[in-house]
Amino acid sequence: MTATLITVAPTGAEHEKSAVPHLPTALDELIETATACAAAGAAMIHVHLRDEEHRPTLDPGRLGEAVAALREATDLIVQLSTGGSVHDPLESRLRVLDAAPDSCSLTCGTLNFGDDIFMNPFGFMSDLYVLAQERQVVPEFELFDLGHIGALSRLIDRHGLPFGGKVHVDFVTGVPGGMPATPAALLAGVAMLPPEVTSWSATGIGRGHLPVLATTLAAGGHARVGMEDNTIYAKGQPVEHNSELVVRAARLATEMQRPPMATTSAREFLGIRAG
Ligand code: KMH
Ligand code: ZN
Repeated sequence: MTATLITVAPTGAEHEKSAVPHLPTALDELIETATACAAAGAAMIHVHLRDEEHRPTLDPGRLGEAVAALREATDLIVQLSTGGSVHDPLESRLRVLDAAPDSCSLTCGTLNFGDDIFMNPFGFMSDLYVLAQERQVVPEFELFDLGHIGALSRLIDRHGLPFGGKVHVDFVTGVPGGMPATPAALLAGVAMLPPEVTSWSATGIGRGHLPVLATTLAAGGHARVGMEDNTIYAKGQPVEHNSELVVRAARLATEMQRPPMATTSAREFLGIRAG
């Protein structure tokens, strides 16, 4: 069995700093978090930025600064979110690639997202896919629902393989409007993956976090953890630092004889361009 690629998603776009004070929203908090999570076993970081008021932002200057600072402080694979927040315009989401990350998220379909709508029309996905190929950025395909798997196949059929020749997908389970965070739903998705997919990871939002993590490790997948998806460590115990979630995932993975994947191996595993 292969080692476990651990991705940390430390911030996201949904939680309010006022409600979750330990959420890393400033650049220095992000860098401190990234450094601790790398030491705990993470190989990739999925990044959403916030502005001075802790609101989600896709400001190109801030994105460039964050990519440079993360590269300076860690050897983590830097994945920028192109999902942003549900309020970000599609053009701003495409411009994320101007910051030249190693990887970018690419969500494979529109879905209800709580009371909002997370817009991912096929034309946008297609433009982002081709732009990532041109810029030599490796996409991670976010699958929030089983129908997104069909859209992924359409993208591959139309445009060929992504840059790097690998196809890595991430099941984001438990969004109200998407697939539930249950072992059954996750395993149904894994069984439907097309042959081009070379690796998959999963995360469970909220309560389904641990069942999804355990199922993922047992079924040969890779793990995404972090406060973007889960701010409660255990009943009555809020997460105080993202590294707590990485430490737990690394411990479980090691017990499962699938220890955390080193960053250098993860770069090759995902087809990330040499730095
Ligand atoms: N914040 C969500 C609307 C991604 O990062 O690409 C989208 C999201 C997915 O988190
Ligand atoms: Zn995200």
